[in-house]
Formats: sequence, C-alpha cells, structure tokens
Amino acid sequence: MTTPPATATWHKTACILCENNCGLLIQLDDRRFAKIRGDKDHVASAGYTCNKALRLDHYQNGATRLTTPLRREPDGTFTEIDWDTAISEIAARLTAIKDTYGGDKIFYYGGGGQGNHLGGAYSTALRRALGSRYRSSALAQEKTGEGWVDAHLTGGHTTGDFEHAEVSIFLGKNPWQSHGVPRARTVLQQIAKDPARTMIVIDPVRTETADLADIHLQLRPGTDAWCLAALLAILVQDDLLDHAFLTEHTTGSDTVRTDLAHIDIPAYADICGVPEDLLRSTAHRIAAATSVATYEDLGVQQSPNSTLISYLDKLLWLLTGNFAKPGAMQPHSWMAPLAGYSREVKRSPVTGAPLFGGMLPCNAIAEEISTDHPDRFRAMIIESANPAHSLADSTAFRDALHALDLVVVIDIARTETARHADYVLPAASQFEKWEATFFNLEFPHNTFHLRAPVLDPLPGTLPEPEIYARLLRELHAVGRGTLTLLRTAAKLGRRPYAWTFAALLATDKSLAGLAPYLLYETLGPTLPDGARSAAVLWALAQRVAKVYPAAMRRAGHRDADALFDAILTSRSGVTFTLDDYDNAWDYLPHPDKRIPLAIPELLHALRDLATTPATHTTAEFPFVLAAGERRSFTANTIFRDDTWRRRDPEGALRLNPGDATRLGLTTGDRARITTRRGSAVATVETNDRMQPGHASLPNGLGLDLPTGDGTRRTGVAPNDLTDLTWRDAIAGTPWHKHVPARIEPA
Ligand SMILES: Nc1nc2c(c(=O)[nH]1)N[C@H]1C(S)=C(S)[C@@H](COP(=O)(O)OP(=O)(O)OC[C@H]3O[C@@H](n4cnc5c(=O)[nH]c(N)nc54)[C@H](O)[C@@H]3O)O[C@H]1N2
Ligand SMILES: Nc1nc2c(c(=O)[nH]1)N[C@H]1C(S)=C(S)[C@@H](COP(=O)(O)OP(=O)(O)OC[C@H]3O[C@@H](n4cnc5c(=O)[nH]c(N)nc54)[C@H](O)[C@@H]3O)O[C@H]1N2
Ligand code: SF4
Ligand SMILES: [Mo]
Repeated sequence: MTTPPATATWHKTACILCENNCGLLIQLDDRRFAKIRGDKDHVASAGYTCNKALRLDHYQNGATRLTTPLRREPDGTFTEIDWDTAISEIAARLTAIKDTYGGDKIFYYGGGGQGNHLGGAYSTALRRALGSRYRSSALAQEKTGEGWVDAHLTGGHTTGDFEHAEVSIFLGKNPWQSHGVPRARTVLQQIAKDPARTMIVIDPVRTETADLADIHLQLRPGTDAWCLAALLAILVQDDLLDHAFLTEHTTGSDTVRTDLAHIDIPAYADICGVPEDLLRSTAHRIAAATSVATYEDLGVQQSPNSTLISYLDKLLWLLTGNFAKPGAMQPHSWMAPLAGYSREVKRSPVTGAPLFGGMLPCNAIAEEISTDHPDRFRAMIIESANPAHSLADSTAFRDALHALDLVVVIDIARTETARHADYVLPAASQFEKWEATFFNLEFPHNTFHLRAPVLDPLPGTLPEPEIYARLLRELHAVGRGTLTLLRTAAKLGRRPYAWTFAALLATDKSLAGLAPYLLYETLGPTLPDGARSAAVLWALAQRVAKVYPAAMRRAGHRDADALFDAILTSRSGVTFTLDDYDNAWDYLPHPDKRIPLAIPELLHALRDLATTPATHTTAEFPFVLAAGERRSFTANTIFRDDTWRRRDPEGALRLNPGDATRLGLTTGDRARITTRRGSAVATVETNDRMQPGHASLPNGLGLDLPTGDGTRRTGVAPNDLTDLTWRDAIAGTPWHKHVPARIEPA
C-alpha cells in the first residue's frame, strides 16, 4: 500500500459494524481504505471508535464482492447475466407467483444490517406492488419479545441513560465487546472509576464488562427469570418500591405486587445459583439509587423464558420509579421505527406463529415453507442478510430455500445464502452509496446520520433503491402520468411538490404504499450531489415534524423541509429531536399517560416459574453452549475475509479449565461439539471466565470463503448446531445462548 499524498481528502462516513454507527473519517488510496479514524465532529460518537472500525477495508475490498447479477441454472451452476435480463426475468417470475398463488406468498427477509437501512425503506414499495404481506429480519430472533412487552408498558422502545445513571445494569449484555451503548468503553470506564456509581452485570460469564462491575451476579446460564423474580420479590417484600411514582404514573401495581409477594426468594436464589445475600444487597442498592438504567440483550433474549425476562427487567426499573428522569430509562423518537409496537398480534398463515412487531419469528420461517400447506410461501426476497448462516438450523433453512419457486438475494457478496438463490443481485457497498441506519435510539437528543458515498460503486453493482426502482418500473407499478405530474411539481419547488404529493395520495389511496418509489423517481433526481436515494427521508422528515413537532423545533429545525435540508448537508449527522427528561411522558401512547404494569400472560408465566424447568441439559448433552458470543474480532457476517481478525482467528470454543481437564482437553486441542441437531469441530481455549458446564462459541464464524477451486471454512458456523424448536414459548425467539451440547476430544 502506497502512502497517500499529504493533501489526501478525509471522507466523512460511519462504521457499519454495530448499531452505534460511529462517525468515521476515511482516506483513500485508489479504492483501498488507507487511513481510518474517528470523526470528532460526529453528533453521536464525537471521535470514538472501537478496534473493529479500523479494519473496514476488509469489508470494502473483501475477496467475495459480486460485480454482476447471477442466475442459477437447472444444473445448479450460476450464469452471469446483465442487469436488464435479471430485472425482467425476476419481475416476470414474481408476477407469475403473484398471479398463481397470491402476492402474500412472496416473503421478504432483511432490509438492512448494522449499517444500511436506506434500501429497506424502498423495499416496502416493492412489497406493496407485489401484495407481499409477510416479512422478517434478525430483529425477530432477538428483540421482538422485548418489543411486545414494550408495547404493553411504555408503548415503545426505551433506552438507558448510562452517561448519568447512578446504577447501570447489564443483563445478558457485554457492552465492552458488543457496544450498543454509545462510546461504550469510555462510558463503562467512567462508571467503574466513580465510587458513587455502581455497575451491575448479570451474566454467567465473567466478561470484560463484568471485570469493571461492582456487582457481578454470575448466575447459572438460563436462569435469569428466577434471578430477576427474586430481585423483584425482595423489592416488594422489603418494601423498597417507589410508591409515589407507582400511584401517580402507573396502574396495576397491586396485581404485580401480589404475585411478587409470594415468591420463595431462597428457593429462587438456589435455582439461579446466586447467594441470597448478594441478591438482597443488589436489590437494596437498586432501590437506594437516584437513577437506574438497564440494558438487556442477547444473553437473555436468546435464552429460555426471554419474553418473561424482558418483562421482569422492565418491572425492575418501573417499580423503582426509574423512568423520565436523568440517568434512568426513557422512550425516544424515531426517524423511522424499526418494528411495529402493538399489543395485538397477528398470526402466520401456516403455523399460526405470532407476528410480534409485524415479523415472523425466524425459527418459524422454514416451517412456513417446508410443508404442503396451500398457504405456504412460494418466493423469498432477501436483502442485506445472510439467513442461511444466521438462522437456527442452517440445514432446515437451506432445505426451505430449495423448496421455494423463487429466491432472490440482494447482497454485496456471494454469501452462504446467495449460493442457494435463483438470482443474486450485486449491491454497491455501504461506502459506495448514500446510506443511513434507523438505529436512532437516544434521548434526550436523538441523532440521524445520512452518509455520502466515499467512492463510486464498483462497476456492475447498484444501490438497493435503484434495484427496487428498476423492479417497480418493470412491474409498471405507477402510471406514467402520475410520475410526470410529480416531476413537474418537483421542478417548481418543495412547496408545490408537497401539495401535489399530498393531493395525489388523497385521491388514490393505493399510492401511499408506493410513496418511497414515487419520491425516488420524482424528488430524488432534484437532490444535490446525486443523493437520489435520500428522497425517502423527505417523507420521514414530514413524519418527524408531525409526530414530534416540539422536539424537532427544539433541535433547531423550523419545519420538515428544514430538517430534510439539514440531513442532506450535515456530513457528521444531525440532532433531529431534542427533549427534556419530562417530555418522556409525551411519548406514552396511553390516553391516561399511565404505565399499565400488569401483563396477564406474563404474570401467568411468572406464577408458573415455580414449576418451570430451569435445566435443559441431559446426561447425553450435559453442557450449555452459548452459540454466538460477541468478541473483539467478530462482526456478524459482515467481513467475508478471515484476515481481518488480529486475535482468535478460528473463534475458539471457550471452556472452563476444570471441564477441559476432566475431558482431557487443553488450549489448542480440537474438540467435537454435538447437539441434537448437528456436530462440529472447534479449537479449544480454556478460560476461567467460563463457569463449569458452560461453553461458548463466537458469532459469525464458519463462513464458506472461496479458494481457487472450492471453499474453505474457518471456525464453527453456530447454526449448524442450533434447533428450530429451541425457542421462546411466547415470542418464538431462539435459544442461541442455551444449546444443550456434548463436548469431547475430536
Ligand atoms: N464485536 C461485536 N459486536 C457486536 C456484534 C458482533 O458480531 N461482534 N453484533 C452486534 C449485534 S447484531 C448484536 S444483537 C449485539 C449483541 O450484543 P450482546 O448481547 O452483548 O452479545 P453476546 O455476546 O451475544 O451476548 C451477551 C452476553 O450474554 C451472556 N449470556 C449467555 N448466556 C446467558 C444467560 O443465560 N444469562 C445471561 N444473563 N447472560 C448470558 C454472554 O456470556 C455474553 O456476555 O452485538 C452487536 N455488536
Ligand atoms: N447462533 C446464533 N445465530 C445468530 C446470532 C447468535 O448470536 N447466535 N445472532 C443473531 C443476530 S442478533 C443477528 S443481528 C443476526 C445477524 O445476521 P444477518 O441478519 O443475517 O446479518 P449479517 O450477518 O450482519 O449479514 C449481513 C449481510 O449483509 C451483506 N451486506 C453488507 N453490506 C451490504 C450492502 O450494502 N447491501 C446489501 N444488499 N448487503 C450488504 C453482507 O454481505 C451479509 O451477507 O444473526 C443472528 N443469528
Ligand atoms: S462501536 Fe460499533 S460502530 Fe463504533 S466503531 Fe465499534 S463496531 Fe463500529
Ligand atoms: Mo443483532
């Protein structure tokens, strides 16, 4: 790599590896990323990055980038075809499926990863044109249970104010490695240094975050429900509740208290393996704090009883009055909500699985396809996701893909999923197009960052908004007259455009769902710097102005157009809403502005806990395997290049030293892991962070990367080991962190 000249430009962009999307500056050397550093001007990250962002050249210039559409032939091989052929054939086949079976048999998966949600915002128009009704994404294997609980309680997602919290609780969350909390390592170190503040980590593993904690509840894996129920019972039985808050701001607290009053605390302490004294002192510390913030993540959301746990987590801060004040939990605005928040739940057509947040549980997808039920899905469009690797039971999912009449994959690389597609459409990378995420989850100031391209698209690739637009053009989704009218209005200015747009939608309701496409085709071309893909943000800015008018004005935006212009021109992101802690109440959808605490189904599950099995291992499968841990060199399957890893290149199987000795294994040995569903071989790392009986494998390894004549795999693909039936009884979210397994020398 040659050193770029001193005058080389720093391009403003953001990291695409986790939801924090830290602002970055990148210097190019031709198409390579020569230098990467944090963007100090960035509205959210202010210069912060972690170790992973500096390796992004391995994403941009990875060896498996696609540069032409591919079509699978009857003999299984792929032919390179041109874009026009690909678009017309796909449109024809989608139309045939729609006409034969109904558009609702076309299932959509993905629509965005950790860095790219702009394309997904246009996918809704294609789905509308096709009559596609069902969809899912990775959210339906982590956050949908929590979202349903939120829908009942605060009506939407809440976020913790860890910068100011006196007590911070991380429940099945290792922010030192996985982030989620903005500028996580800085914030964690500040908490650890301050003797007045307390960090509580609830995790079976002594994680890097636990190393910084004041209190580590190192429970037995999968027993969080009992642990949290015991903490809540102590709050109730020792009368540590915030009665003023409960009376003024909630309903149903008596019902909840009655259930918690009966809990046998010593028995539950015993089940979760945490000393009762420690649970008691922890509950008292929480109750004494002026503010408490919590973050629950995969350790509980991908473990048994996850929806119940989400409820108990939220009761912990609600019963202690930790809402709508500095350092506590807050609702927040959205540029675009990532999921629906509804208490009412529709069901899937074949298995009747609950569509929490409007999404099919990931573990149910294969079952909705691999059946002869007349309502089975017939086609799947997959964008920005690698479900053949990331969904439970990869074999079952691959079989499901083969049972479909049509699979279209839109990706930058020839992924494990793309290999099973009928058509693969090559997307421009996230640094080659206008991009943004809707991970805008903060309060009191919430930010949004539209990123300009750092370089031109790799020849042969297209941004997703253009791919969706080409399909919609081919489908003749919108009449030419409508488009001409809007184009003319766009030339006259934003005002006339807004009026025309509103008038058209009012006269033809069927156009509403196609709005992103209309905007792309008509407003898009008028936007500066080729920012055509940003057109949909104009509608989202209107939404922000309508739903959060005061918060938007406090953030300095006069109206929707002013916000839209600020988004278009601010290369380090904008604050789009600014609130005060009191404004949190404005976000509650309930007419009485009180939080209804009692959720009957979940109180039922709480009562059942006394008899719910807490152990899922057997003599045959005696270990609990956490299949998919976040480590310093994991990033889902975004990097398709093993050389990005500076450490742990094979993604070791971590084992407690005592277990390893007993099995005759030591660091560097090869061990076979067997589950009810599959088997794999990994390299062992003995690690005293693990407790006996618990083992972990990292997330995102086991990719099949091309060699000259075939593929090569490093590490274990975790979903070779998982099973569709290991899922939450309520939300259907998987038990990836709780896979009964056998381990033996290989
Ligand atoms: N480095 C890195 N960062 C990432 C990602 C990545 O791939 N790599 N992925 C991003 C994504 S998509 C997500 S969703 C987040 C996830 O972020 P996290 O949820 O923080 O990630 P995990 O490591 O999967 O799980 C968190 C913790 O759960 C613990 N755990 C396992 N079993 C149990 C249990 O029974 N109870 C409890 N209480 N804890 C348990 C594990 O020991 C682990 O420390 O990370 C994001 N950030
Ligand atoms: N066993 C187990 N399974 C898990 C987990 C676990 O902990 N254990 N974690 C789960 C979680 S929390 C998550 S979030 C999922 C993540 O799994 P997925 O949702 O499948 O997403 P990623 O692995 O992030 O893959 C993103 C895909 O987007 C592609 N891509 C990157 N940039 C672009 C672009 O600009 N355009 C397009 N079209 N494509 C692009 C990448 O090549 C890749 O194929 O995995 C889940 N699966
Ligand atoms: S914290 Fe997340 S977004 Fe920020 S640099 Fe690290 S991986 Fe990228
Ligand atoms: Mo995730």
